[in-house]
Amino acid sequence: MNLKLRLILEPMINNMKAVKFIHFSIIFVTFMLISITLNGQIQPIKKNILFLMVDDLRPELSIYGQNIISPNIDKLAKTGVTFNNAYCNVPVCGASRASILTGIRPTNNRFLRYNASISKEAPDVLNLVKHLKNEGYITISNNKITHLKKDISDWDEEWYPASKGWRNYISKENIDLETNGEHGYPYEFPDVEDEAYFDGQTAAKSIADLKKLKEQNQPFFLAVGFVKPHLPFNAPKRYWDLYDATKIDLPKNSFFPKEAPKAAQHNWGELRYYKGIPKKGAVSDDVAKKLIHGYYAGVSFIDAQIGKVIKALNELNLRDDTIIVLVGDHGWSLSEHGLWAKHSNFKVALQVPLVISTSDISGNQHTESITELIDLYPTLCDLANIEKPQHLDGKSLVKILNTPNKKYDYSAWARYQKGETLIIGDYVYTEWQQNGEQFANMLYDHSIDKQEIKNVAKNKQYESTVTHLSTILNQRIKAYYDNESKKN
Ligand SMILES: [Ca+2]
Repeated sequence: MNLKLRLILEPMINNMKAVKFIHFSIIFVTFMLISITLNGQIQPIKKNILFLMVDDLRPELSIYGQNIISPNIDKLAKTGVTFNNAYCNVPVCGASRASILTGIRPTNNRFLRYNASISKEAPDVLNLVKHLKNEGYITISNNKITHLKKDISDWDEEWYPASKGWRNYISKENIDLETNGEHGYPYEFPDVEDEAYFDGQTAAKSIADLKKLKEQNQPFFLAVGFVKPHLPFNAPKRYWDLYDATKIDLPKNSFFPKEAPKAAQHNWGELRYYKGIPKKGAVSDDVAKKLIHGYYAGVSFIDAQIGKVIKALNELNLRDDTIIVLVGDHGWSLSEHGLWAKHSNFKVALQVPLVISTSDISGNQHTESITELIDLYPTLCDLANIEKPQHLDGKSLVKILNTPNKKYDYSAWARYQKGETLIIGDYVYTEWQQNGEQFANMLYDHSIDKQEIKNVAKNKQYESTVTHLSTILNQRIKAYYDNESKKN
């Protein structure tokens, strides 16, 4: 309605002499119309949302005490709350993204794999994009937000960079290998501008969008999906050059815990695809360090793109009206537990970085409360001042944002294939189940073993703890599936 009013009044104003005064009046009236509905009720202003989703980003950032050069994310964290214990609900791209965007949990027959589909597996669920659109938001997806293209039909715009292949190789060596039917290397470091890669293009597109959105009279949901540090670890040379290769070490837990069950293993096929990686067995220490170097370069590359987008937001004076969320879709093993990639129930594959920044909260805060990615949907509803749909499985994190120093008694439940993981207090407990029967389990006590080196599930000292955690986990699973079957 306020847009119509402006269309009628603005030509009249242009013909009048007291332009400044009348413009002020129009701005005031428009503001009042946004704030007051026809029945006279005050409507809260709906904030914009800048949703920054980074593919395969584990908490490998300086805000988590890691030796990573990420000045722009550091700066963002100074204006928001950093979640020190945020977990995905399923450690694989498409499934995790489907769960985040629908606000419902993965189950043993939904959101299982990298190519999970919202439109096929949860077609009747009111997804976040549709909900925001119904609430008057302009919705834009730039590059990878859902794993499958056109999986959500509700975007006003779904944009992807022009591409000859998702691996986005630029170096002649990798392009020649792929052209000859071979596989490229899991990294490259050409001396090119940021815009040579998808993520530089995605930042540029998002900045152009912000300039257009600034002129619109609607709140926006701008979802920006960066694809590094996903394999292959391609990044412009200057981001590799930020790190001294001779100072990169392997983690202390780069071996499979001898007490852990076989069910916790996987063959990290995602990495083995690439040239120079053996089909079986471990990679050499030199290759491992090169891969870690590549991951770091990818993180710093992404950090620079995030910096550009937030700088544009600030320069357009949109920051106070915009909620910023920075999140990864799942964790990643950089040789921890002798594994690479996601696809496991170890904490390193489940934990994600999460920063939420909005002008309504105090910045430069960390919270230790345990949170899950299904919490994002209800949190964004609360922060945007819109209703939370009934179907949501997660909880709003607004209480945490308001009192980050208080440790709330929350827990997380994640799953991957047959493994169900409960993260509660200092414990990360996993059970593998077949037809409801447990066939393997593992427990890590983070009060003494943050790196998950020793599985203590069979340790006498932890017998009652395991019984207790198993009871909680299985009660939770049963309650959830009972409730699901009632819905169907
Ligand atoms: Ca991913």
